[in-house]
Amino acid sequence: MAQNDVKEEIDELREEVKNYKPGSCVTCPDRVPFPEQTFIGLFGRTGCGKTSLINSLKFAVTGRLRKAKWLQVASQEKAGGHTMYRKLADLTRSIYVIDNRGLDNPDTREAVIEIAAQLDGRRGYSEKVNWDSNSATEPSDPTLDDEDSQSVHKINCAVFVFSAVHDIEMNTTALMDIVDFLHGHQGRYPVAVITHVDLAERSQVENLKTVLQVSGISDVFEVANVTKDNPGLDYTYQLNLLMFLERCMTDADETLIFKFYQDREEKRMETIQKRLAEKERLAEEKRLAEEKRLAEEKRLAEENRLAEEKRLAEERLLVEEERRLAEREREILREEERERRVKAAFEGMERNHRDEIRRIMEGNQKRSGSCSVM
Ligand SMILES: Nc1nc2c(ncn2[C@@H]2O[C@H](COP(=O)(O)OP(=O)(O)OP(=O)(O)O)[C@@H](O)[C@H]2O)c(=O)[nH]1
Ligand SMILES: [Mg+2]
Repeated sequence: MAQNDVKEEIDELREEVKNYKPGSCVTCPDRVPFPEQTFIGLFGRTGCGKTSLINSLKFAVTGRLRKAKWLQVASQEKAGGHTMYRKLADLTRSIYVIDNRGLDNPDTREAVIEIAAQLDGRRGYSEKVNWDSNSATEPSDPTLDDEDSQSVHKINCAVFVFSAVHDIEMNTTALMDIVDFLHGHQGRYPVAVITHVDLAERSQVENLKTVLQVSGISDVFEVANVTKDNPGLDYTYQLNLLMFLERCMTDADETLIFKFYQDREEKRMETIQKRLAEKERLAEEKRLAEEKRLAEEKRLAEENRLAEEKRLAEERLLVEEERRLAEREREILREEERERRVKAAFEGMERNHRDEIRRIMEGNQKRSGSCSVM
């Protein structure tokens, strides 16, 4: 591309970047609540050029950068200039880049936990980034109010920074795992920037690009960062970085839309789960009520059976009593009858006896003449 064309394109893209507002790179049928600012998060090994990349981005966006405004980069001395804490740098009023501590030989699981915490806005800017301890697993604090949660930012676009001279031997399996995780989490594959292209052989850069592509990162941008020794940024790299920002802006917007629908889907699933749980609760309630009703029915039937048994027993007693009474009555009648017969017999006997005596007396009277009958 001719120098003039490059400049023209740089101007055009610079305007686009400066005018960018979250949501302006995409169209969506739904009302997505886009935030005021977009946050680009950098990830990469110690010394790969993350902080220098931010200086280069500032340069690319403004067309120049006074040295006094440079972020401090790592120097040759041990620990000098190494970024230990996450830092926020503004590129425009709407685009911010979050500088990070270098991530070396990461244990994939721990790194993924820390990356997730940063992506989700669960990491502040003053705490030391810890890539190898499980510090990211703490639960989010439900007591955080809106203001607290706004003081940290979610990352809308994740960027991997690789050095063409230092990132030669790469653990591609770990990288693939992280790329897959990012894709699932953000809905987008991460973007990559290769730094130090001024110090590397062309073949090194191409090899690195191939490795990245195989790992799932196809949007790769090259840059020779501004450094102490080389404070300028070639037009080619300015253009590359502006194109990189254009990619980030679209990615950030797409991620926000992805998150919007993901949230909506989560809420929908939550509602479905709640409805299902309520349905199950009602069914259980109904089952218990039915169980109670059947138990009550059984209890009543048992109660009735016992009452009936009691009633029959009482009836049997009554019948038995009546039978006993009737028997007693018959006995009395029999006794009365016997007594009556005995009495009649006695009376008959008495009468006969009296008649006999009278006859005897009458006989005696006839013989003596003055004896009277009693
Ligand atoms: N030649 C050249 N040097 C670079 C480039 N990018 C960074 N450097 C140098 O590499 C060293 C490390 O750069 P930094 O930007 O501090 O790297 P970093 O990733 O921020 O490092 P940490 O904060 O320690 O993780 C510095 O001396 C930079 O000047 C580049 O593209 N080309
Ligand atoms: Mg740094």
